Amino acid sequence: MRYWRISLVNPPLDEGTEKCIDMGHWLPLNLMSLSSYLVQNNYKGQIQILDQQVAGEQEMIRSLREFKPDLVGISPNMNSYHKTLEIAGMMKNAGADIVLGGAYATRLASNILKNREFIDYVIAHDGEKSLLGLAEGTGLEEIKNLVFRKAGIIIENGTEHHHAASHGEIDYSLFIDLEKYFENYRKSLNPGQYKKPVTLMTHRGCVWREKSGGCVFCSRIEPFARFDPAHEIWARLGALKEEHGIDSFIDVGDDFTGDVAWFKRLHSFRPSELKDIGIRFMYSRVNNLSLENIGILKDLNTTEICLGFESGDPRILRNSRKGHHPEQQIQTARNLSSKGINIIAAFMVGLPGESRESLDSTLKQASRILEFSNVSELIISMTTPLPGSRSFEMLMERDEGFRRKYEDADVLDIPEIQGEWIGKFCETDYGAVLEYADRMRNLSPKAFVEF
Ligand code: B12
Ligand code: SF4
Repeated sequence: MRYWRISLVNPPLDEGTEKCIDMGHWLPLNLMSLSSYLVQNNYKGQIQILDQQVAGEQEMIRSLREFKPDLVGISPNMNSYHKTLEIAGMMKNAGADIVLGGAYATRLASNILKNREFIDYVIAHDGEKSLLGLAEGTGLEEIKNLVFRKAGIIIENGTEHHHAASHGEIDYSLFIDLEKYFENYRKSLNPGQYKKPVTLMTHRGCVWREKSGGCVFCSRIEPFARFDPAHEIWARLGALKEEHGIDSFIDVGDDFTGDVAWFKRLHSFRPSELKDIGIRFMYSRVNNLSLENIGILKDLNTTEICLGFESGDPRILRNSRKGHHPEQQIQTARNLSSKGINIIAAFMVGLPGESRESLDSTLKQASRILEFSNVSELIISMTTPLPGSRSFEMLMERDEGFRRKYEDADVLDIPEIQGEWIGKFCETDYGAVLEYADRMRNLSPKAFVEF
């Protein structure tokens, strides 16, 4: 064995970044999936999970020091990379080795190892099998998805994806206190009719991305979509109901209705004793939400769907490779409304070709959408080209200075990237984009800006 004591960390947010309004009750499925896989595959060491949603920064640091890990695994995102570096540096000094994983680290793996001596490895893409290999002492060159240094040279071992979303079953009783998440859920902004939802993974990846290359701003790390078998999902839910008294689930996959055949199978496989289980929340796309499929969602007791509408302007939607038209947004909102399913309507500003006119269409579209009483939140985001997205590539291709700055960088200056993008790919300026984001926020107390 190479490592006997592993701490797995979802780090606190960086100073100055805004807390996402939904935070608090989403289970750390990334870390749970890793730890469950290790345990199920006879890893004999100790594991600890630390999640910022239920542990303050000081508490997290104290727990880390007390646990004395020999390997610390951290999962940064664009809003927690600075804290990741702080924790990594501190724990390296305390004698641990450091591995990063997740969306941010996957895209910037070699840059991270180039720039940060105190980080030993990055595991890109699926982490389960690779972390087990790393912990157990498999030769570094043999571990797929591992990026590491050898005599100062960065080695990328090549990528391997599991065929299904889940790598075995996630154990919800291990290393986390579910009650803390249920409690946060009860205190959350809009808990609705369910009391005990668990976060669940039924699929990973997006069918639209697989087929079309995806939305221009999408930086998801999944090259293809994979769905767990319907009977396994119901068995999983049955066990969670029995062991933890859950009444619903929150699905983290990118598009629940992306594979309609799978979606229908899931519905038809539902055992009668689980007819009361609800779907508290899911992500979906406008395209497959036909009346028939909305009827199925209703029968599955779905209460809320997050939909990326993005823009009210057909030209901008085309430029963004979104694959739908503003009229479909209205039709879908109407159909969901008729079935009493809530919508979280997500819009973006600063999309490719954005002008004052298109921003105006988006503002109007957002207020039309808000007329439907079932819109529970309106989220407005600024387009942020992240590594791995077509938009990031476009910036790299267009702007020599940008390319020089970012081709080896591991730290992203988000406001600067947003500004560069607007300057190069929008037909209006940063001020106008911010102004419209603000005007959209002022449409309703249910509207929030999340940059
Ligand atoms: C659920 C979710 C959330 C939840 C919280 C999740 C959590 N427990 O912390 C909520 C809603 C709170 C949330 C908030 C935010 N999120 Co979020 N979120 C997701 C979502 C939809 C699913 C993640 C998930 O659970 N997947 C299932 C697990 C099993 O897969 P996974 O995370 O990929 O993990 C696997 C591998 O990546 C790897 N791995 C992951 N971590 C690690 C760590 C180690 C050490 C190793 C070895 C491997 C490893 O192994 C895992 C098993 O195979 C993803 C989108 C997506 N489809 O991935 C976005 C995503 C991760 N979020 C993202 C962002 C930006 C945010 C916010 C910053 C948004 C905002 N502006 O506020 C906040 C920040 C929250 C925070 N404190 O850090 C981005 C990250 C992009 C980036 N490059 O940084 C994503 C990818 C969406 C996007 N925009 O593309 N999020
Ligand atoms: S942004 Fe969402 S809908 Fe678009 S390609 Fe990515 S995951 Fe799919």
